Amino acid sequence: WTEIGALGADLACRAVLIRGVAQTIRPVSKKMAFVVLRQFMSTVQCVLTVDKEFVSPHMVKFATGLSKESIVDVEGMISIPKDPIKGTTQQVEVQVRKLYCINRSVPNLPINIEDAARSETEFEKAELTGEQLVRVGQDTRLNYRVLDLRTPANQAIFRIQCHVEDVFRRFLRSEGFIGIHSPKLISGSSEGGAAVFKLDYKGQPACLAQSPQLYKQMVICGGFGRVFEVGSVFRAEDSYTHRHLCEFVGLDVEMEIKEHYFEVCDIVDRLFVAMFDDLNENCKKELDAINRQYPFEPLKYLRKTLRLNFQEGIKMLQEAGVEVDPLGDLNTEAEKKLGRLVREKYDTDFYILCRYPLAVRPFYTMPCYDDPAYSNSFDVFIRGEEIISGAQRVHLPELLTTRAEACGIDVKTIASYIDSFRYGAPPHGGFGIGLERVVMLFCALNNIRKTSLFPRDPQRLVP
Ligand code: ATP
Ligand code: AMO
Repeated sequence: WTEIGALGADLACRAVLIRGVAQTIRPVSKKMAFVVLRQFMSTVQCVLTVDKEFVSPHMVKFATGLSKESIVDVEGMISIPKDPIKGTTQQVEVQVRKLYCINRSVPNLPINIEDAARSETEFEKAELTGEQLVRVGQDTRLNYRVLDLRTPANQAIFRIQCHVEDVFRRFLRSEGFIGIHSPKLISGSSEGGAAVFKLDYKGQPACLAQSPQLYKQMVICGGFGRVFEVGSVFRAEDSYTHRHLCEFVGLDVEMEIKEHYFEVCDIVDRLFVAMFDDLNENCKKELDAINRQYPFEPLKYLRKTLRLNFQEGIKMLQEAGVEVDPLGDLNTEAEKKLGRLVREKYDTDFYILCRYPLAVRPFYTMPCYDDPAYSNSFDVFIRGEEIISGAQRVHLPELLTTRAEACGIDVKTIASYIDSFRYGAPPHGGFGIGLERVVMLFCALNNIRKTSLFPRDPQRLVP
């Protein structure tokens, strides 16, 4: 068996056996037909020409009767056409000797893959020439996700997602971090707020974990030093936005710190520079496939990630005429605006904003030693949108109790968490990354549903 993506001029005049999906079927005459087969992000043109030895008119008829998206095996010889082939990724043809249909798809597909793979530029061109092209809407794509996932851009998006997770694990392992799995069935909210999925745990009230927050800290109290987790995170978000899901993949990190929470920022810095370098170096084919359907500017990032203080960010926004509360959170618009200002001033799409006002951070965040109106915390942005929250944590049980009470949390519900800090707890900090957001923003995609295989949002639980 040869992969379609591996079919090239080096195999000219050689026999190959391939399996693919019939993307297009073009009858030319009773004696000739073309079938384009697709596998992953690659396509190749297969040619059936009636001859004495292998291909009968009956076989041509059989091939032209195939329904699109059927699974097909082809045995044939590789040939190099005189003119370049339009519309396939591979620049060789397969002269068919044998063709088998392994599994037939239904004749009327709810989504045509070629329509689903079109870029905005194709639609603009078609408008000028008067050509009628079919647009596939987001809901149709998600309703028939199995078909939608077959487009080259989608094949690429989830390969890149896998790569991001892979670099995350490899980098952290090389820095002495240990992978953990914390419970997802927990007794109460871990991030505060109402966005929790409640459930009945054998008669006890429980909920799905909003983050591994409390448990990753407890593992640090358990003496593990440096930990990470890749796992599902559940948020009962009410509103329908382009960047919130009700279930997403959290990439979480927690570590002891020796002197300053900037040690945590240093990990973010080196992890992401390594990740962006790796994606640019090793995912060229995938990035090209995404670019063909959703063109985007490559991400600009510095060798040493820019760190700005929240107060400096506020000042930049105010100087640009944006009204912001210096001790409040930034809304989505202000975050995006600051992203643009940072890009203009520092030539980067990726930066860390440090020292947030304490009032807008969760109860477990360490206040700044020099000014308790601020906190040892940070958010990280790509193209003006948040991908990470992180902070030094309160490791002193009395302060933790005071902070939880000040944030309106019933401390009885988190007693075992607070108690973990009574037996000698090291200073520590960490951060949480949203995997779908990293991929969405690295590729400048406009909706987080594009980077979730089967997105869960306030309106969607199937497929
Ligand atoms: P986190 O919840 O960890 O902070 P986030 O990206 O959801 O991550 P928030 O701090 O909750 O960010 O919110 C930042 C901004 O995003 C808010 O000020 C608000 O403008 C917008 N936002 C957050 N959640 C929602 C939502 N469910 N619907 C609409 N807008 C939202
Ligand atoms: P936070 O709530 O900011 O922090 O979440 C961390 C990161 O997760 C992503 N994220 C989301 N992605 C998709 N849909 C959502 N509804 C959603 N909500 C958040 C974002 C965000 O930056 N415990 C802290 C992290 C820490 O301090 O270690 C936490 O959960 O990319």
